[in-house]
Amino acid sequence: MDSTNGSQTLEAQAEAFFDSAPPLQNTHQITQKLDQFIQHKSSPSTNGDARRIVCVTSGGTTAPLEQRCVRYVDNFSSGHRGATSTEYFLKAGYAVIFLYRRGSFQPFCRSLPDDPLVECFEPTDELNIQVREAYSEAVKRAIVDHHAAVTGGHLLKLPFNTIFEYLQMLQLIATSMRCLGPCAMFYLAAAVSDFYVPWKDMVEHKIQSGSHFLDVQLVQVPKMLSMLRKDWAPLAFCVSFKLETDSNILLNKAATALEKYKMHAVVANELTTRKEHVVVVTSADNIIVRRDKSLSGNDVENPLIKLLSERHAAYIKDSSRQV
Ligand code: 9Z3
Repeated sequence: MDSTNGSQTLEAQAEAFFDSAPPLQNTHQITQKLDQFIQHKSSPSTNGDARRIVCVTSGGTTAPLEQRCVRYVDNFSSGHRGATSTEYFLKAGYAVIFLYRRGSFQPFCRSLPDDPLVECFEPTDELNIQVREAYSEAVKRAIVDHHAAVTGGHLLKLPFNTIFEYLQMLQLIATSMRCLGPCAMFYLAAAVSDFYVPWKDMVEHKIQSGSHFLDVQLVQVPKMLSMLRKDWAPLAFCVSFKLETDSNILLNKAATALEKYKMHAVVANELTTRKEHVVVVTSADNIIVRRDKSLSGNDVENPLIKLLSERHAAYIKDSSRQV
C-alpha cells in the first residue's frame, strides 16, 4: 500500500501506519501494567463517585531517519507542561497515566538540577554520600511525593522515544481506558511529529555523508486524534494542544483543530509565552488562563488543570443524564 496516498481513508492510513511500524517492545508488560492500574482505579471511591483517570502525554516524539537509528528529526518539547500538569492532576484527585519522552522533565523533579544525581549529592568520604544542604528540601519533597504517587497506585509512567512507539502506546492506553467511559480524560501535551519516514522506506544503516544534499522523503503522519475520538475511546473527554510561533494564527488554528478532531477543548499556546498564559478554546468560549504572578512558584498549569477538571466533571454529569 502506498503510504503517501492522500486519497486513503483515515482508517486505512492509520492501519497502514501501524502495520508498517516496528513492533512495540514489551507490549504484553505494558498492557498488564495498564490493566492493573485501571482496574485498581476504576472502582468507585468511598463517596460513590467514579474515579477519574487522565492520560497525560509529554515531550516530543522523534522520527528516525535510519532503521538502526543514528539520526532523527525531533520535535520541540522539554516536557515541563506535561510533568507540571501531572502534579496538579494528582492534587485534583485524578490517577495519571504519564506517557512521556525518555529524558524529558518528570513530575516532582522540576526543582532539581539537570543532572540531579551528581549535583544534589556529595561524598562525605570514599564510601558514603549525602544530599547537599542547598538541595535537601527539594530532594526530600521529590522523593516523598513521587513515592506516594507511584506506590499509592495514582501514577503510572510509560516512556517512548519515536513516533511509532508513541502512537502504538497511545492506542494501547486509549483502548484500555475505553471501559472508563466519560471518566477518562486525554490531555495531549506531547509535541507529536507531523512527518515521518515509513519504516519500509527507511534505509537500514547509517546514512553516509559525502553528497551535498540529503534526500529523504517524509510523509504526513495520519491524524490519530480522530481515531482516538472515533474508535479508541469515543466517550473520553479529550483535550489537545495547539502550538504556534505566530500569535496571529494561533486561535484560528486551535478552533479548526477543535472542530476537525472533535476535541472537547484545545489549549492554544505560543512558544515564547507558553509558561505565562494559554487560551482554552471550546465550542462555547475562549478562556484566557494566566499564571498568578503574585504567588511565587505558581504555574499556569495550576488554574489550567482547575478549569479542565471542572469542565470534565460537568461532562461526566451530562453524560450520565443522557444514559
Ligand atoms: C504543546 O503545545 C505544549 O504546550 C508545549 C509545551 C510542547 C508547547 P514544554 O514541554 O512545551 O513545556 O517545553 N504541545 C502540543 C504541540 C503539538 O505538537 N500540537 C499539535 C499541533 O500544534 C497538535 S497534536 O499541530
